[in-house]
Amino acid sequence: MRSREEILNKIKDAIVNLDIDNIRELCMNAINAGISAYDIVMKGMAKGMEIVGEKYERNEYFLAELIMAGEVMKEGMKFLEPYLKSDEIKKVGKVVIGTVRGDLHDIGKNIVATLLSAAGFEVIDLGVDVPPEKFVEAVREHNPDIVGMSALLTTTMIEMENVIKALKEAGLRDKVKIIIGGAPITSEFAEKIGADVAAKDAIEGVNICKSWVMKR
Ligand code: B1M
Repeated sequence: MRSREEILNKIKDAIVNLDIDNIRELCMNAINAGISAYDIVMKGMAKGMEIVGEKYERNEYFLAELIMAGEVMKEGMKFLEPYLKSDEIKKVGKVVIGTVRGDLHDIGKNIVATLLSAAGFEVIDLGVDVPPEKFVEAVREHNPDIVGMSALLTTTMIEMENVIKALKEAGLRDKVKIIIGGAPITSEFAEKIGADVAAKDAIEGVNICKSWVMKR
C-alpha cells in the first residue's frame, strides 16, 4: 500500500512528465486511497504545474510542453470534478469570473470556479480573454455578489484595473465585491487598482468569498 505522499508525488510527476495517458488512473487511485479531490488538485497537480513553470524558465521546457502540461491538468480535472461538486441545492451566492483580456491562462481560474461551485456558489464563467465590457455586461445581466478576475501575465494584470474602471463608469462597482488572483498578483496590486482583495490560491479565494456572503 502506497503512502499518501507517494500517491500525490506520482500525480505531480505525471504533470511534469506530461503523462496524459495515466493521469485519470492516478487520480482514481488517489480517490480510492481516501485522498480528497481538493488535495489531489492543490498538493498533486498544481505542484506539478509549478515545476513545469520552473522548467520553462530554465529553458528545459518550451511552449509545446506548457500546452501539453495544461492538457494533462485538464484531463485530471475532468475526472475529479464530480468529487469536488457540492450537492447543495440552495446557492449561497453568485460569482462572475473570468481571465482578463489578452490572457489565455485558465487552469487556475477553472480551479477557483470549480471550488466555488463545490462550495455552493452559482458561478458564471466568462472564460478567457474577457474584455472589460463583457464583465460589465455580465454584472448587469446576472447581478452577482462577487466579480473574480484571473491574470497570469505581467502584461495583462493591468486589464484588471480596466475592468474596475469600467464597472465604476457603469455605476456597478459598489454593488459587487472584487477578488483577483493569479501568479503575479499581490495584495499591494489589489489595493492599488481598487480591488477588494487578492487571493494567493484557490482555497484562500473560496474562503474569502464564503466570508463575504456569510456577512450579508
Ligand atoms: Co504561460 N506563462 N504563457 N502558458 N504559463 C506563465 C504564466 C509564465 C510565468 C511561465 C514562465 O515564464 N515561467 C509566463 C509569464 C511571465 C510573465 O508574465 N512575467 C508565461 C508566458 C510568458 C506565456 C506566453 C506569453 C508564452 C509564449 O507564447 N511565448 C503565452 C501567453 C498566452 C496568453 O495568455 N496570451 C503562454 C501560454 C501558456 C499556455 C497556453 C501554453 C499554458 C496555459 C494553458 C491554460 O491555462 N489552459 C501556459 C502555462 C500552463 C503556464 C504555466 C507553466 C502554468 C500556469 C498554470 O496553469 N499554473 C505558467 C508558469 C507558472 O505559473 N509558474 C505560465 C497552475 C495553476 C493552478 O496556477 O494559474 O497560478 P495559477 O492559479 C492559482 C493561483 O494563482 C490562484 O489560484 C490558483 C490555484 O491555487 N488563482 C486565483 C488564479 N486565479 C485566481 C483567481 C482568484 C483567486 C485565486 O479569484 C478570482
